[in-house]
Amino acid sequence: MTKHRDSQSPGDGGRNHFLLGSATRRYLVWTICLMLAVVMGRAVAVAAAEQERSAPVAADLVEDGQAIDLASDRYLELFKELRLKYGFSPEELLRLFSGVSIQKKVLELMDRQTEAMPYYKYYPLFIKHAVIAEGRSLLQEHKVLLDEIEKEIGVDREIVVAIWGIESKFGNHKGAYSMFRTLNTMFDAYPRRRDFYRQQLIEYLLLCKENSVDPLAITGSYGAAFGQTQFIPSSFRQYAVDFDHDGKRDVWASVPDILASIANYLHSFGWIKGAPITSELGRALKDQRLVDAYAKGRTALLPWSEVKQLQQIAMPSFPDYTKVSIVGLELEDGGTRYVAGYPNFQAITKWNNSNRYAMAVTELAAKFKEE
Ligand SMILES: [Ca+2]
Repeated sequence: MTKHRDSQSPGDGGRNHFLLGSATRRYLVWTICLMLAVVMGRAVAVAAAEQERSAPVAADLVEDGQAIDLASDRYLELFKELRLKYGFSPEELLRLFSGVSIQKKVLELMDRQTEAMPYYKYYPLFIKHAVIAEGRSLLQEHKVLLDEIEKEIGVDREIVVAIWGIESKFGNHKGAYSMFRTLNTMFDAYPRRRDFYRQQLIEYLLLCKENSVDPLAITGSYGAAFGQTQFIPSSFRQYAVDFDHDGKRDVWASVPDILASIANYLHSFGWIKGAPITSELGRALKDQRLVDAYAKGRTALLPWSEVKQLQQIAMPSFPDYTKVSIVGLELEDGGTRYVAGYPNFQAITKWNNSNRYAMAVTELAAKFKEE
C-alpha cells in the first residue's frame, strides 16, 4: 500500500503545480532547492569518503620487482653524498645498486593499519611458557657472560634476556627481507618516511663497510631491523658493542656482542642496575593531577614521592628528584591497571616507543626470576 501511494506519476505532480498559488509555488520551489542541496551535499560527502577510503597507498603505486630509477634526482643526490662525504667509489655504488628493485610486500606491510592492541591481548604474544622456559635456560647457559655484562655495563641480566626473547625469539627469528632492498624500497617509494629511510640506508652502507659485511647479504624485518637485537642501522652504529673483542660488532651470531649491545643501549638511556622498573598504582587514579599526567602520556613525569602521596599507596623509595610516568594497561574486563614507570621503565621505552612493549619486557623478566 505504501509503495503504491508514493509512486505518483510525474503527470500528477505537474497538474497540481498549476493549481497552486504563487506564494505556495515559491515555497515549494525553495523547499525542493533546499532538498536538492542537502541530497547533493550528502552525495559529495559520500564521494569524498569513498575517495579517502580508496586513496592509493604506497603499495598501489608500484609493481613488485619494478626497477628503481637510479637516474632520478633523489638517487643522483644520494650517490653524490655517498661519494663525496663517505668515500664510496663509483664502481662500488654500481655494484651495489645496479638491478635494485622494489619489494612491494614491504610497502604493503608498512601500510597495513596497526591498530593499538590492548595490553591483555598484547602480552600473551610474548609471555609464553616456552619463552619463559627457554629464557631461564639461557640465563643459566650464559651465566658467566651475564655476570660480566652486569659488572661492566650495569644492566640486569633478566631484562637483557627478555629483550633478546621478544626481539628475535633468542635468535630464531631475524627477518627474511633483504635489508638493502627494503631500505631502497622505502627510500624510493614510501614518501611518508623517505627522509628517515634515506638516512638509514646511508647508515646501513657505513655499518656494512665498518664491519666488513656485504650489504647485499643481510636480511631483516620489513621495518629494516636486523640481527638478533633487531637494531635499525642508526641504532647499531650508535649502540652495538664488540664484547668478545674480535674486532667486529656482530649482532647476528656473537652472543656476547648481542647481549652486551642490548645492555649498552639501556645503559645509554639511564638504566640503574637493581632498581625497580614499575610500581603498581591500582585500578583507579585518586587525584586529578595523576589523571592529567596519564592523559598527557609518557612525557608528563611526576616526582615519585608526589605520586605516592596523591595515590596514597606504598611505592619503592628513590631520591626525591626521581620522576615517574603514569602508565595505563588495558584489562580484559574493560578496566585499567595503572603503574608508575620508574627511570628503568622509561629506558625501555627508548628501545621501543611503547608502554605495552616496556611492560611486556618487564613482566617477562620478572617471570624468569619466579621460582
Ligand atoms: Ca665481536
